[in-house]
Amino acid sequence: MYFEDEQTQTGSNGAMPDELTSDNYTVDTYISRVAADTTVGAFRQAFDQDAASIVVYAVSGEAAADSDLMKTGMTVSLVANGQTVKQYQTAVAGDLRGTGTVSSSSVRELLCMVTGASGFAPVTALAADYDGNGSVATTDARKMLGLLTAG
Ligand SMILES: [Ca+2]
Repeated sequence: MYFEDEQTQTGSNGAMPDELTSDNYTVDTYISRVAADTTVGAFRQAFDQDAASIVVYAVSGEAAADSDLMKTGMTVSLVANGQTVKQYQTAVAGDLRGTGTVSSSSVRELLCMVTGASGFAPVTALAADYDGNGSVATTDARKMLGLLTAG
């Protein structure tokens, strides 16, 4: 038996990934529980799949650089053999404004959500659940404020 001189780029087990998995994040239609101030580069390293197969797009549609911050509403593509296998939208905890950070305007937005003042996209509701207990409440706003005042 001999081996062909052939390189494969599909990872250690050779199987083509068809979805992303991570111990750090919740992955379904959305990738949520991403911490504020996480860079795109660090995000791409946090999956069981090869970072080279993970492409992050800004809300504008342009590919994001590794030095950019992960933001609520970004698109993440899993790419295999040059084909997009699956796409996800990202929700950064406490980032309701798409800035990648927890800010006082995010807290204000959250309070509008809690009081039912306006409708919000599902991805924004995921981002608003800052403590990850499954519901959006004033406690999330309080914890975000605690973070802001602790700095
Ligand atoms: Ca919550």
